[in-house]
Amino acid sequence: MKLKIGITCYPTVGGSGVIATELGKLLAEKGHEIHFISSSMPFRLSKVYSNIYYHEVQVNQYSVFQYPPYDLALASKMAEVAKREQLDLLHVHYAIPHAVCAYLAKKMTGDSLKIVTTLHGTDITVLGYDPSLNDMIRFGIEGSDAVTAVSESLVQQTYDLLKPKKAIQTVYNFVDERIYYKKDTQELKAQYGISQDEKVIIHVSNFRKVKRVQDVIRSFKLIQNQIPAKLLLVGDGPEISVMCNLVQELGLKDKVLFLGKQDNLEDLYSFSDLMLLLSEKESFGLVLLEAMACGVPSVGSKIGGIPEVIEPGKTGYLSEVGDIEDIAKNAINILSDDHLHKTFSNNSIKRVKDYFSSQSVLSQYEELYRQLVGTK
Ligand code: GMT
Repeated sequence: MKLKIGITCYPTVGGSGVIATELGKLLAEKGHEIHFISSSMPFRLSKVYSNIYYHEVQVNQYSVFQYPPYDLALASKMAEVAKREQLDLLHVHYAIPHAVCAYLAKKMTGDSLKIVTTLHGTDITVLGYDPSLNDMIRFGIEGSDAVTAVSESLVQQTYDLLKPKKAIQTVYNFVDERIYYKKDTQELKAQYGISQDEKVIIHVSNFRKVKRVQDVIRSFKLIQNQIPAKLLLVGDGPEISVMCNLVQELGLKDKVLFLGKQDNLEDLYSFSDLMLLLSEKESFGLVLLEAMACGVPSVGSKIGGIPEVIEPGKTGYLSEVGDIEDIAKNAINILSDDHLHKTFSNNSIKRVKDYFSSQSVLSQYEELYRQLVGTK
């Protein structure tokens, strides 16, 4: 059964945009017709696919509007594309505004269009606490034909916070194993001026406050007291200059490399020895999975979906949020024991294959679509 599927995501925002785009590409490879509907071209959609289309949402600026009506423009574009291309369903990533816009588009096109909404986290764990938005988020969820969330933890948080009258199914995130695998990038390590005997610790994020990058830097300070090491900080965001100052203040300038935003993260993971993700909110932590697929063990915070990704004592360890001493102790444990490191590295690769493979996640979404649309 080949379907016509509209996909809407935030095209430039981290993991959710990556998952939406990679899913679209995998579905296209299976022969489905994919229509991305978003404000700009999703950033991973770098080459031409014969059955992937992109429809840009344009918001015209009229002086009568104080704020440009993006949400209405999106809903209207969804309805236009759904009608013209005879879409079977819209799969939207994020409840607001996307699920609500999809609901409007459904009503505008005569109700047969199905809506699948995937919750990624911030829509629930941050916006869900905003009393001016939580009824709207619940409305978006309840107005969808099927709702998925990227971890059990996020499903539970959504029920606890919003109490929607809707079944929410966990469908984990995935990585494309054709891209994320361990390569020999020792040459690149040397080009960064990192010597063979130095361990490499990596953190990748959008440097928002919730990522607690200060904990990464402070625990690195303790780690490098015991083990020769360098820290790669990858990404950019609101906290970046605060973090640059902290690195300076702690006397770590020569040991911390700020790499900014990078493509081809697999090349960096391939010469990294440990991933740190110490967020205070994290519904899944896609970067952990990417690193694991490249054989990198990890230390993460014991919150949100992270404990569903890291298997403590097998692929890495979990520490309480902000417990710098414990984080450093766990990191040193892994980095100072080559045998343990190798075991965790192999286990990480295996865990990704067993629980987060692209083909198994793709099948789960296809099955969900099939249940909604029926056999065509
Ligand atoms: O983490 C972010 O700030 C970006 C955000 C996004 O929209 O991509 O990430 C969320 O979705 C990712 C993909 O499902 C998850 O891996 C992240 O854990 C989640 N972020 C948060 O929950 C804070």
